[in-house]
Amino acid sequence: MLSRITIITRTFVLGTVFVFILGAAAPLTASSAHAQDVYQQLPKPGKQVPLDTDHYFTYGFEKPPKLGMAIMRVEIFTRDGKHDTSFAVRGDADMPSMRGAHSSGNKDFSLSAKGVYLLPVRLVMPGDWEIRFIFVKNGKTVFRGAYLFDL
Ligand SMILES: [Cu+2]
Repeated sequence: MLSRITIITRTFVLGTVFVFILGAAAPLTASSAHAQDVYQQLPKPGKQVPLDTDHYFTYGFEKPPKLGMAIMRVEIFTRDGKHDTSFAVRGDADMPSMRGAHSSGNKDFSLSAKGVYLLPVRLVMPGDWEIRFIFVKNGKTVFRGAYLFDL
């Protein structure tokens, strides 16, 4: 049979371990989630957005979006204004007010013959929407951006 003092000691040790785990885990998960989820708020569609030191991009829907399918376009340019197609672009569409409910997940933009990155996006209900963009070069993420709009 355990003596009273042993039980008290065990409870104390367990409690200390628990508090320690909580204290160590909370900042760790918070910071790693943060590093993955920083999406820069994008300026209006059609504006030039700096991508890295040598490139900028523009983005926007092909036509004003309505319920249903819409095509998001991204064009990447070198500083002298030539199309650059050496990046991979991914996009995710979701509603921030009901996060995850309609998320398409990250999908690859396809590259048109004209060097334009295209992604079909399914807009299933009116309200607030967000398109998240990820730009990858040589396997490394170089830029994350988010476009918020109302439908
Ligand atoms: Cu919704």
